[in-house]
Amino acid sequence: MPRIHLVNPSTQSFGVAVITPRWLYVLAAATGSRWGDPQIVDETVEPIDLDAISPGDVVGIGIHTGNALRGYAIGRDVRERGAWVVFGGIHATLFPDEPSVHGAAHAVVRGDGDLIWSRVIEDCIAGHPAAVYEGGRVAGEQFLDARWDLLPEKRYMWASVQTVRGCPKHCSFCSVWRTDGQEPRQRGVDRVVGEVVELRRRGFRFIALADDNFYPVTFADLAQARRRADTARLHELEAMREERFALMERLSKLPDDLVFYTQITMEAAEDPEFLDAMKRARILGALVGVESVTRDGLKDVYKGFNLAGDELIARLRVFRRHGVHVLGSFIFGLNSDTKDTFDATVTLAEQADLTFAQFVLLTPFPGTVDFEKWAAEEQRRGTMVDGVPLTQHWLIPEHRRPRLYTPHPTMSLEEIRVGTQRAWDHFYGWRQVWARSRVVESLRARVAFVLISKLYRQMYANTGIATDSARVERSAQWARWIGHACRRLFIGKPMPDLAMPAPSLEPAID
Ligand code: B12
Ligand code: SF4
Repeated sequence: MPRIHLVNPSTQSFGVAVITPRWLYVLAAATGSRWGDPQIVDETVEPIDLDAISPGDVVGIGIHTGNALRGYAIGRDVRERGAWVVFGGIHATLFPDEPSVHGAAHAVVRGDGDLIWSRVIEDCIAGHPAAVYEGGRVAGEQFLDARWDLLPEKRYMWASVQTVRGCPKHCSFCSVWRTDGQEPRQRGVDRVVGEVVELRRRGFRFIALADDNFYPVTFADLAQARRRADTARLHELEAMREERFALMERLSKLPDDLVFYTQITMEAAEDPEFLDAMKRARILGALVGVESVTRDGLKDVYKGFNLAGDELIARLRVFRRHGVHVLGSFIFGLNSDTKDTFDATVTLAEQADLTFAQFVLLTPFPGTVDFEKWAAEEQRRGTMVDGVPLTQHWLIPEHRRPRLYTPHPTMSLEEIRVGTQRAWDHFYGWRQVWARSRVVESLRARVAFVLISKLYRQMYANTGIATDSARVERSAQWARWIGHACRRLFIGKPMPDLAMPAPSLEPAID
């Protein structure tokens, strides 16, 4: 009988990984039972074993822009072994023609794989797959629960559960609102809580909510619907908001050693009731896209709903006051950035009581407004690297790929790269991390905090920003070592008898 394989490509394997790539376990559920359990390969943990692929097997490869090139190499290798090759994921959705040219694909799935994957398998095994399948945007209630029973033991620190897909905003560097849509699709409370219960039964205490934006309805959205006397929309928004509270209320009834982390806009700080509900639900950390500390920078990225300067500091502090730790995400390389931006940003991150921070280089990801503008100009310039046009930067081998793409009006690209490295080095210096570790109480917890901060820095800073390959390899080694040391800190005692908490009879929100 042919077997089904699901592969998450990566050029770096760490032996352990921080977060489970959720798509692998959702597609495993979508595979159904007819072909047996799929073989799951996450190359961030260990590389694929090509000998496990036989002629007639079906191999599903999920790609985002950063790992598309590695995905294509795998596609070619497994096709050579006689397997059916199918690509999916955000990058394949944006460029459905590319996987057949570069990755030897038989088929590509655009959009969500939940409902369509089983048909793709059937078609491959019957010998006539279509070139492109439209998976569409599956409704919230149709999202499949992940097959956590297939999770390998002791490999991941955090599991990932999705509660909402889509985001109403339209930031210029982000493709989510275009691919996942601007209408949030929320999963039902029972489904989300059911998965969390299953994960806690298995010993997972740390769960990342793989959401685009956990606060999909703002006060401004409600006010706008009221102003327009759009009752239907108002009820829709209120129902969505109420469901968020109902979810958090149910999560708050789960064992108190659970910790959740999500992604949210800073608008959530307008609503202390929401933040308090997050705290009760133990959603203790959130990635907040701060992006820039200046008004001009926010204009550059179409993020006018964010604040700048002192107002920004005050707003970010609100999260911490309500018990939610912020991982602030900043972008460097914006047109309005100057040589002073790097230090000013780190200073602000410290003043705003951020527990973690990431400093990313402006990257024109396909599907974004930034990409369209940049690609049009870049096409005129016609830059090539190793025979690949820069407008297809993801096809350039990783070690040859530029770290920055957009020419800057006042700084050289090297100045931006060095400034960004300096920001990481400063924010994650031993003294600074030790001082921040005061957010937890026991010595053991402080040591864990330090290790996790260092792990985060090694995995996401040096391997992404450094141009020197020795530094990249040293960082990867460090990350492997810290990853193994840290993993134990995340594991809880399994609770096989944990029951689903009952829904409350009271409304979750007044
Ligand atoms: C959670 C998350 C993370 C987490 C966890 C990553 C992980 N290990 O899973 C963290 C915080 C670590 C992270 C990091 C990064 N992320 Co991220 N992340 C997300 C987020 C919010 C959700 C992903 C998720 O789990 N969704 C739930 C699953 C079920 O959905 P899915 O992956 O889309 O899969 C569905 C379909 O795409 C399809 N599908 C997927 N694969 C396949 C394969 C086959 C064969 C088929 C048939 C179908 C199929 O079916 C699935 C089920 O419907 C997405 C946003 C988004 N909407 O996708 C960004 C997103 C994927 N991330 C993005 C980026 C840029 C990054 C970083 C590069 C950020 C940075 N600068 O450091 C890093 C890269 C890390 C890495 N090397 O992988 C971008 C990618 C853009 C692009 N064009 O590639 C996204 C889209 C966000 C954005 N703002 O644009 N990320
Ligand atoms: S960056 Fe965040 S807030 Fe902006 S569109 Fe993307 S998901 Fe939404």
